[in-house]
Amino acid sequence: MNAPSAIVHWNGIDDAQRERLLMRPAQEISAEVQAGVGSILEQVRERGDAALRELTLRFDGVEQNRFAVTSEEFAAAEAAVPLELRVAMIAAAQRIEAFHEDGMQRPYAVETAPGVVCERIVRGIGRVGLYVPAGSAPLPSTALMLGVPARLAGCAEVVLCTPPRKDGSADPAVLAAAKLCGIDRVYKLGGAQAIAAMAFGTESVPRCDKLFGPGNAYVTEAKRQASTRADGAAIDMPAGPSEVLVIADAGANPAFVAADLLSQAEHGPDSQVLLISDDAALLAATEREISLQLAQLSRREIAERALASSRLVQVDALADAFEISNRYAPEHLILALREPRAWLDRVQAAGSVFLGDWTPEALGDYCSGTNHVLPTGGAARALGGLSVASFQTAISVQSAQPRGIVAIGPCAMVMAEAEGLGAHRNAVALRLAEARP
Ligand code: HSO
Ligand code: ZN
Repeated sequence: MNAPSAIVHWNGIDDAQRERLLMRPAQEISAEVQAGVGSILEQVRERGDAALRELTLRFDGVEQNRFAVTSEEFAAAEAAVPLELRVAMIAAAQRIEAFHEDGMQRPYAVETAPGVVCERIVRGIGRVGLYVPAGSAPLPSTALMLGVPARLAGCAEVVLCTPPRKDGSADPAVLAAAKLCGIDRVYKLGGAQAIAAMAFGTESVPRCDKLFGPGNAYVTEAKRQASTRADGAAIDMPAGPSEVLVIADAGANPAFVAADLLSQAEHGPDSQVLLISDDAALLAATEREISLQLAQLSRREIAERALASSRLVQVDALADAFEISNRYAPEHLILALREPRAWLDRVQAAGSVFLGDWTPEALGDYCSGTNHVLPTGGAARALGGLSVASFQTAISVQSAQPRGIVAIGPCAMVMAEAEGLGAHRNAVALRLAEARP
């Protein structure tokens, strides 16, 4: 590893040092970014398309009269995508669909008392806005991860924004992936202005109820600000810089482990990768492998910068590794262990778990079927990754028959009395008097 983060012995440091060791690389949003994003939101809210045109020229260097992708553009994009990629995207979409289908919220009904039925009915959120980044690499896989569950949820309208390239076109693979999910309202807009457009609506972009997808610091901050405004939109989760934590034992393959760490490090300089093992030889061998593989990578410089804030940690026992992992709550957790499933019960907080030597994170990123939009920054302590349920709302329904009010009315009256809410008590008492024979 370039400027290797020396191997740290967990059991030899105090709690303050441990706290520091598990700190994420600076994630604080600067006041400048906050104010910049706030002003972009305001401009788009007040001046709509005109502001979008100015901001797209300023930030993407592109002059655009219309943002919507036309059917001719879709056709050209689909023709430009190599057949091999198209086939792979179709296969990935099918597996994502197969897995997500089982995770839908489903309606149910329970008779909670004689004559009282409580139900939950489920609806797809009316209009959802998806953001597919294209920063240092366009991510058509993200279009699938957002588009497939949105379609399964039955959302009436799905809108997608992705940044324009220098020539004013959108990435063809992103467009092809959108089409695969049945999405044809795509706008060539990026950054905070894309989020603002979907949150408030403009002449050309419809206003959305909820916004989804990962993005850079500006996009993430724009989503946060939009979600706090009454005239804004709900959001999925804070999906910030990528993270992976690997727990490996003496039997793990150092080349596999190094490759997994690097695959996350190459996402961005602010990605963070951690390796924890109870075996000194495995740690040292993986460190060597990282430098060997790093030299061959096309995104070596990005990965190198991320590695500067990576951690190699030695523990006395694997149980300690799980304690560390639960405390950190990684977006991705790889268990490069001989009996990974036996350890799964110990996992309390993680976005997505990969069991054993043959399950690299890259499979989950693309095509095993799980979603790759996951909670980062420790949010996995209280949040799960994206699922069809994220695109649904559940509405509760209840109905009581006369014998139902006889059965549970007195219960409500006692509680209303205790809370001093006489009108509540009356609403039940009037009916009870008539319902009782
Ligand atoms: N690992 C990323 C997702 C991704 N990887 C997209 C490749 N393409 C989420 O943390
Ligand atoms: Zn990835």
